Amino acid sequence: MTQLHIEGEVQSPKAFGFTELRLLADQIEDVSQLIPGREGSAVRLQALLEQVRPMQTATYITLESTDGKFSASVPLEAVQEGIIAYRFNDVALPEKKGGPYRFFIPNVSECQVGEVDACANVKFLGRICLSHEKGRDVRPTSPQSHEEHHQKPGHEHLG
Ligand SMILES: Nc1nc2c(c(=O)[nH]1)N[C@H]1C(S)=C(S)[C@@H](COP(=O)(O)O)O[C@H]1N2
Ligand SMILES: [Mo]
Repeated sequence: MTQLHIEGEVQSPKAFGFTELRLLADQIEDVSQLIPGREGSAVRLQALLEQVRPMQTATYITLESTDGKFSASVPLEAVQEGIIAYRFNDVALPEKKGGPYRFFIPNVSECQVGEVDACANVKFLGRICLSHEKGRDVRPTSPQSHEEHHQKPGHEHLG
């Protein structure tokens, strides 16, 4: 079963599966209450970070898809409120919703507005890496490359 790995500049790297996430405190039962239009249940990024314990040097968080094709790296400070959707009707979040693990930043601005934007809502999340320097970031940087990005199969804008 796919797991979500958290590593890099942390005291104790860990991998989380559905069961481990289900046991975390402070579950968000209905993501739509936090992010209109989005479905499922989630855990807070903070709950995961509490378990892996980031080092003081960790200032960036890199969110990478399981297939390694997509990656976004943003200041850790800016995604304190980040959540990971992983459950829908009490089973694993389906792939068509970006599952089994999908990152969401509440109240985030649209694509390409500043360093933290909706493009950093990484689907099929497989690895979270904390670091001092900014990590790999393949988010499209121009309106044109963004348009092309969403033209690829499976990357239609869903909202
Ligand atoms: N794994 C993965 N996650 C991704 C992308 C992607 O291509 N692959 N595209 C990003 C971009 S550019 C945007 S705008 C949002 C779109 O999410 P949505 O389709 O749920 O609206 O997903 C982000 N997460
Ligand atoms: Mo985007």
